[in-house]
Order: sequence, then structure tokens, then C-alpha cells
Amino acid sequence: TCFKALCCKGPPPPRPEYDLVCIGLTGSGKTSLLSQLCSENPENIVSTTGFSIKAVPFQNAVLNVKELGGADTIRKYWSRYYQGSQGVIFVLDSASSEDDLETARNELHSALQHPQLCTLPFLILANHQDKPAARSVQEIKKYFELEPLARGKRWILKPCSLDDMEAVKDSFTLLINLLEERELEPSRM
Ligand SMILES: Nc1nc2c(ncn2[C@@H]2O[C@H](COP(=O)(O)OP(=O)(O)OP(=O)(O)O)[C@@H](O)[C@H]2O)c(=O)[nH]1
Ligand SMILES: [Mg+2]
Repeated sequence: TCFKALCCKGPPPPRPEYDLVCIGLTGSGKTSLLSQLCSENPENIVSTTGFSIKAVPFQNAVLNVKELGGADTIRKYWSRYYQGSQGVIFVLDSASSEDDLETARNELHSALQHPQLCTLPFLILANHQDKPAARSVQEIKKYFELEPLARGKRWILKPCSLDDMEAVKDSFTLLINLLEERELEPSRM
């Protein structure tokens, strides 16, 4: 037993798990970002029809992320898959057309106000920042009218692109901090 005590530290404590929903228009990069975070092969990514679930490992937590496909025909069913979510990831293409940006804004506003999501932490990723046409995070914040709409809510808006995954991981760490804070709230104990 003495030898065992010296050599076997035992299994590490389990990491907390959180259930998240990931939404955003088709082509915004949801599957690409989540696949990179899971160290999966970035080739062969096809548009998500329906939904797809991935367990994304981080140092202090595991995020069970349910990505909902963003095609026009699927978006109307998004809200059926919100139940049980503890947080939201919204991905947008910062270099998209004006029309698509407006659609993304409307979808984000609906999500922020949805009864099953309105109290949850949001991570909003302004993706495709590597493209010359990408709007800055300041422009997006203004265009999306986030300050007046989401006052008092916990949301994080960060620029990102597939070619800087370290920045993406840092943004997820901020989201995990919000999820942990939420767990410690007295009202939920
Ligand atoms: N240049 C650039 N391309 C990106 C970026 N993120 C994703 N893409 C590309 O955008 C395309 C669509 O990406 P997906 O990950 O399939 O998008 P999605 O949001 O999952 O789309 P749906 O599943 O249809 O809702 C792919 O060809 C990606 O390589 C980025 O940051 N920069
Ligand atoms: Mg997808």
C-alpha cells in the first residue's frame, strides 16, 4: 500500500461537462471550428443536415456541443433543439453579404430572446476574419446592436478565423468561465 500510495496518483478528477448549442448561418464555419477543436481531419467537411454532436475537450471542462445546421430549410427547426442547453455558441461569417449579415443578426436576436436561451451565456464568434472583406468586431457589435439588446446578459463577442485556433480556444475559455460562474450562483444551488 505504501508503494501504491507513492506511485499511483489515481485517476484525475472528472472534468465538468456542459451541454451547449451551436448555431449560425450555413457556411459560417461551425463544423470547421468544432472539428479543429476536436483535432479532427478538416477535410471532407460537408454542410450539416439536421444536427451533429461533438464532445469538445478543454483543460478544465468538456463541452458537449450540438451543432444545428444553418441552411434556410433547417433554421426554422432550431428552437426544437434548444432544450437542455446551458450555453450558446453563435458563429457568423464576418465577410458575408449584407443580406446574409442581416439574416444572421435577426437569427441572433431571436436566439438571445428565446425563452430557453435568454438567460444563458452566449459566445458570439465573428469568424472568417482572415478575409479582406471581413468587418471588424466593432462594426459587427454596432450593426448587431448587441449593447442595447443584450444589456445585463452574459455574452462574449470575439473575432476569429480557422487559421488562429489559439484565439478560438481563448474565447471558449472565457465561455467556460461564464458557465462555471453560473453554476456557483446561489439561485441555482
Ligand atoms: N477563409 C475562411 N474559411 C472558413 C472559415 N471558417 C470556415 N470556413 C470555410 O467555410 C466553409 C463552410 O464551413 P462549415 O464549417 O461547413 O460551415 P457550417 O457553419 O458548419 O455550415 P452548415 O453546417 O451548413 O450550417 C468551409 O469551406 C470552411 O473551410 C474561416 O475562418 N476562414
Ligand atoms: Mg456544419
